[in-house]
Amino acid sequence: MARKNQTLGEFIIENQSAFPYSSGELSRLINSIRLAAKVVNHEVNKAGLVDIIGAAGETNIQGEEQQKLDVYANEKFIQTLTNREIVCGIASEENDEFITIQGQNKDHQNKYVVLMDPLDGSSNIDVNVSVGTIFSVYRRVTPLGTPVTEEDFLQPGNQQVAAGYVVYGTSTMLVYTTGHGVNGFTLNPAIGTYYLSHPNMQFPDSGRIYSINEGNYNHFPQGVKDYIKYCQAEEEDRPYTSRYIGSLVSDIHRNMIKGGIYIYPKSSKSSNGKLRLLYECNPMAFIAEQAGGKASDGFQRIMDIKPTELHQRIPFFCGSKKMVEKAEEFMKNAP
Ligand code: AHM
Ligand code: MG
Repeated sequence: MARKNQTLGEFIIENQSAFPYSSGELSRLINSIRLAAKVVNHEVNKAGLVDIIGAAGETNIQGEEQQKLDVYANEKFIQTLTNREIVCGIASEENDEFITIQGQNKDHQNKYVVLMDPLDGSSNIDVNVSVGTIFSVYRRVTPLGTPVTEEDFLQPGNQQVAAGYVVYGTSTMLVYTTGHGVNGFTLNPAIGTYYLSHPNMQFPDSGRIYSINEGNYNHFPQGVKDYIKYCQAEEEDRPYTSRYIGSLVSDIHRNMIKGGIYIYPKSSKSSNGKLRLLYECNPMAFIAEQAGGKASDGFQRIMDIKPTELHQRIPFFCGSKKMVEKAEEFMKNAP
């Protein structure tokens, strides 16, 4: 049972039996993410102080400039996960190809693959605004004893066994689910311990916040334009409040606590939107659904989409259930 002031370590041990496969491996995996997140947090907090921010001069597969902290976070998470005998493969938004981990005995006996966005919203680093880490965990589908293949990573989101995010904000929080609700832990930086601060997180059924980059309005599909006008109309409890940080983790985190919807639609400039199905949308969708919210591409459930490629993008509507349903209604009825 969750109780306030429980440390994340205690929570993991006490809830181990509720995990779908209770051999302890998933607990160890969450533990290593917790550890890597602490290391990354330490570095992120120093971003304004030392010469670590700024472009590292490399370009990732999406053609975006990488900043040093992205590279750092990517390396730390990969290192921490690789050094433990749990994970057989890692796919990261920052790497073109997935990584195969054969394990100490080189016999490919580890069961889980991790997919992650090590530092999301990195354009916010230079201006001291919150960024986050997003992760998603699946059991491999290819036989133990063989190297992982792309098939292990291209599973629909409904096969996730765990997902979570870390938000490096005014406080650093780790929020995750193993399919039994969503719990949030806040880091006490003085002693390096996460405490259960947000047990059983729930999206309010409806809310009054809409989060979308309205600068792209002219390029949005008609259904999204109509929904935005609906949010702005002076009727019932509207107009809603517009809040957009441009950092997916922070925008979703706020909306989960206060009630709201996040939308990154397709546009005439980008036919599938911007966000990645595997590293961003699926884990956020799992968390949203576990918290009583909803996630769709505007028409269908995100977690039922069968991925076709590692860096696939998808339109994303996520948040309070009634708000997502309303937005879907506008999408369906748009001319
Ligand atoms: P990133 O993975 O390159 O950081 O991009 C993802 C981020 C999200 O966190 C955020 O919601 C979105 O991009 C903002 O994009 P835009 O500036 O187009 O609104
Ligand atoms: Mg990202």
